[in-house]
Amino acid sequence: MRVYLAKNLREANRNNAADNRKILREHGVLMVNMMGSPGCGKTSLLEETLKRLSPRYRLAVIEGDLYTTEDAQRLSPWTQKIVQINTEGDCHLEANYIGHLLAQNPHALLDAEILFIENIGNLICPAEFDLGEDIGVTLLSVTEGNDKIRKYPLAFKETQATIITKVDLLEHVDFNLDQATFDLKNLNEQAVIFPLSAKTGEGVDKWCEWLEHQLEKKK
Ligand SMILES: Nc1nc2c(ncn2[C@@H]2O[C@H](COP(=O)(O)OP(=O)(O)O)[C@@H](O)[C@H]2O)c(=O)[nH]1
Ligand SMILES: [Mg+2]
Repeated sequence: MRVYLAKNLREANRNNAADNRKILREHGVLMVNMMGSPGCGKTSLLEETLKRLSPRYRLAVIEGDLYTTEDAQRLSPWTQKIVQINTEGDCHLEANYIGHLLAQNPHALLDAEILFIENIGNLICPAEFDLGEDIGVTLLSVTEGNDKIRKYPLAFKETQATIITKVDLLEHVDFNLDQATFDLKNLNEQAVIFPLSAKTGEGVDKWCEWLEHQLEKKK
């Protein structure tokens, strides 16, 4: 009988993530890993982000999904550089998947200035796997409730930015932005918080400006 320890597999993931980071640095690509529950608004925000940034930057996307290519199709008006990965049930992406995609699609992915990853819709597992990204982003929609930051702390703790999505619905739900900011800062003092709505566009420019600033810092 062979016994594998999860911590050793995580160690392998860390090494693969470091390899990805090195390749991305060599090519000057800023990789942004977007995480959050199914339906929290990842693809909608990516649509709005690509719409704003694609006239000025070379953008690419790795679109993670269990089975479909629907999200990739939604993003296709804004960039042709989209690589779909279907995990066929796996609940997160791992660094070796990304390493493989970078090696197989260098023209699409390594020629980009910003490479976005839409991770599998899940607020738990993706946060456990560093992909080699420069920036981790956790999205939480106001319809999910304030308690989720406290109940699923890892994603919020491990990522540099938290995006509170669907703020156009604030008046209809019991979500308190001040409480969310307080809980987030408790977990991660450095985290930047962006309340926004992909539907009305409120707050989206601010998020895009921050991304541009991150890109300048990396150059
Ligand atoms: N009211 C409102 N609905 C939104 C917003 N962003 C996304 N949605 C809706 O939420 C649902 C899920 O969005 P989607 O972007 O597919 O989420 P994903 O599963 O995280 O990629 C869709 O019906 C969107 O139209 C928003 O800012 N406001
Ligand atoms: Mg999506």
